[in-house]
Amino acid sequence: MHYIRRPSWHLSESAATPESVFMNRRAFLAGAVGAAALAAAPGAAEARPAEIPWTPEAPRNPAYADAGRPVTRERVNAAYNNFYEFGSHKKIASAAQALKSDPWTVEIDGLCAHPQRIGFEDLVKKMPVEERVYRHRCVEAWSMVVPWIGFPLAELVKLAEPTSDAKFVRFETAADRDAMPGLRQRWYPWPYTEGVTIEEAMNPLPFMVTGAYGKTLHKQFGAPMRLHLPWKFGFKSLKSITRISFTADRPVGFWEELQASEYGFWANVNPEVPHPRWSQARERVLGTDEKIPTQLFNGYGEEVAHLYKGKEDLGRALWM
Ligand SMILES: Nc1nc2c(c(=O)[nH]1)N[C@H]1C(S)=C(S)[C@@H](COP(=O)(O)O)O[C@H]1N2
Ligand SMILES: [Mo]
Repeated sequence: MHYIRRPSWHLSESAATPESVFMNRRAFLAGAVGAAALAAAPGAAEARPAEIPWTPEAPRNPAYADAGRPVTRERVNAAYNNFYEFGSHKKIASAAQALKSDPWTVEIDGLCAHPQRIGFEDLVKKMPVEERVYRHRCVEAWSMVVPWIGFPLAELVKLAEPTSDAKFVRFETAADRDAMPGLRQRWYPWPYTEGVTIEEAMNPLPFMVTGAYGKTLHKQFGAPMRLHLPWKFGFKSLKSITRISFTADRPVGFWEELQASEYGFWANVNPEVPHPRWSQARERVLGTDEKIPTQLFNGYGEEVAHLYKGKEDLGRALWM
């Protein structure tokens, strides 16, 4: 499934003995050259493993071709991650390689006409896969720009056909005690869950991510499938999704359960509403020394501001 099996960033600096550097480089080059040769050769379509629609051919959606800022370098982004299942710090990339992401089954359940257990690859085959370059703003005041591959969440919602009683979509991350050492930290409310309203889920922006940087999703990014809600703080965009449920009641997410006064349900990005412990006015751009102003709705207001008309009485809660 991964045509580059050993990404070059995988080895930590201390592990990079001359031999392993050589082996690693060789594996990387073999992967890169192999992929290039396949793409260039006549009959490449036959030579490629058939029907892997989330591989690099995914067409870039012109509406999201340019995020207005440079794409964050892959090696930077792939070495700085939030994935608490693998540890409550940023260097979880090597621990995350223990995640068993293939085969993968997703449970779609709750208030919908077509509840189902579906294999990840079968699900993706039914979906219009494309590439979108999105800005991501973490609540910790850093940001990145990523060329994701995936499909609109709205298409998955249509597949499930929620009933009129369904008002929310709840997502759940895998909780594998053997692979995920973070689960031993029992004070966290595992499994990691998050939720959005049906209206938010049907908006064109929410993206079910199955790849990034022209590849299948690195494990530390939340393989094989994670969510990205680019106008909300990053903690809403949960990883390695195993269950999607349609509910009448508002789901309470992992961070809200842990600390509702700091991490709420809506979590829309707003530079003017500070986190209780720090300002949200600016953001550190991952991989640079820059600090830039944060934008309302992370710059996606044109697409999503209408979702919150009439909800102004929620006040501060809309923004945290
Ligand atoms: N399951 C799960 N999903 C998660 C998290 C997590 O700890 N566990 N962290 C979130 C946070 S706070 C952020 S900022 C993004 C980070 O995504 P990245 O590591 O791909 O940059 O993932 C989000 N999704
Ligand atoms: Mo985050």
